[in-house]
Amino acid sequence: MTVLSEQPSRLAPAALEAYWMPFTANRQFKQKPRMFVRAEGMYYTTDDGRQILDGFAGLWCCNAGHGRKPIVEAIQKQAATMDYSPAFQMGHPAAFELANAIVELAPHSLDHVFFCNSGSEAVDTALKIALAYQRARGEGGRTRLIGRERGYHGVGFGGIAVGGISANRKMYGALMAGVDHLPHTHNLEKNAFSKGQPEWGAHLADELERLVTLHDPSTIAAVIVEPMAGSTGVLIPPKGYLQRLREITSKHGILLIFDEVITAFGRVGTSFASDFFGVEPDMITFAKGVTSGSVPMGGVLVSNAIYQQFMGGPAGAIELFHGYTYSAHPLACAAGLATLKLYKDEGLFERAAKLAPKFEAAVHSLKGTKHVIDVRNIGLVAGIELAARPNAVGARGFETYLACWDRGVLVRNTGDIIALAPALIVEEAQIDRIVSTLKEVLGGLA
Ligand code: PXG
Ligand code: PLP
Repeated sequence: MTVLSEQPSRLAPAALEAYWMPFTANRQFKQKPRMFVRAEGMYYTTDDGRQILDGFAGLWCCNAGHGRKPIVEAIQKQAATMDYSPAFQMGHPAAFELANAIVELAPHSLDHVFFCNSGSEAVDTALKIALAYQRARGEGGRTRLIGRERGYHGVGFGGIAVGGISANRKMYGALMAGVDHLPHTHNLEKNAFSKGQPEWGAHLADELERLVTLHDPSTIAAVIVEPMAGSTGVLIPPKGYLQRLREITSKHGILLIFDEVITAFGRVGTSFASDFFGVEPDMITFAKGVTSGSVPMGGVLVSNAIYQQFMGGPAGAIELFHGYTYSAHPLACAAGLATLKLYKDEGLFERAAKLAPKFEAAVHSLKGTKHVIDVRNIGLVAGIELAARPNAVGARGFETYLACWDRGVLVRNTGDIIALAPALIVEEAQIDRIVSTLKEVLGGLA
């Protein structure tokens, strides 16, 4: 089959058919594709030779920017040295080194790492560890899991069950039994245009007490939340909210899992959002930024107490019947080690923290722009909420995304919320360009 049309990097329309694209309007896309062929620093190059300023770090993942030489070279070297090493009952040094490097960055009590290949796998891994841990300590009745409305925890069956985005759930039957949800914390009447953490809403964590009373603590294994909800459209935790979740879970012997797939590795200006908010969970899921998006990788950080609970049996017995063919894949580990070193060498987390006030001021200058009903931000993340067009929820957001694309800027829309999450190497002038492009686009939009 011929796949190339006259321009070497452009695919003929028929060549687009076989690939069923994820979370994409396939037919619409294939009519008018948006195709990247190169990436470097803050920019993508399209197949028609345009430069696109990346305001979203790919998909919240390329925190060090694109095509960074030390990462590229580490992957090349590893590929040429050892392509793959079996993950079960065998190891390779980079896996242990990367686990050590991650633990060094992590909150104090989280000192063991389980590796997988994505955020979705990280979430399902964490949920399975939570259930197995409760059983291992003689609390096998604790089988319930509690998530939150509007939560995104990937697309595995565990993740969509505890997740709270109805479009991601409704097609897939009964999901998992025994799951309940906290209310989300979004409230424009109380919190619109908050800078950083909103003042209102800590009491929403008390809903957990209600669920605990309803189900009885002896039935609940874990609570999982994103410390900052990203995918649903950037919801920043109200002041004191996460602290209360921690207090209530500790009081009742329930594990607290922070899903930091987006927030880990500098996104909010600290290694983990747990550091930023000053709350230590029992497990942290991560992915994306661990390799700056260069090779798929995810993982779960677990507390020493959890790990030790599994280590009581005979030393020759497998402690956890769980793992992936590609757990701690050599290319991912090499990429991860080079990425963490790059973050450190260039001080990128500190850079993000230092740039955050400037970023905040820039995005909040969108207050008053046509259609904008809220701006919220933390670290180098912002959500800009637009009024929905009557009878066409999401249309205005998608049109904004397309118009920014036409002007050479990549943003992300989830419905009518525009999300920004530039790489931590972003320059002030680039932030200004992203924001002024949005102003221009929104000003001209019906
Ligand atoms: N948990 C969280 C908190 C996430 O944000 C996942 C789990 C799943 O990770 P994987 O690697 O399986 O995709 C995510 C991923 C968006 C967007 O547009 C967000 C994600 C992925 C793709 C798009 O907001 N988050
Ligand atoms: N399906 C089959 C038939 C398999 O043999 C395996 C792994 O060996 C899997 C699924 C799981 O694949 P992975 O370990 O890459 O998640």
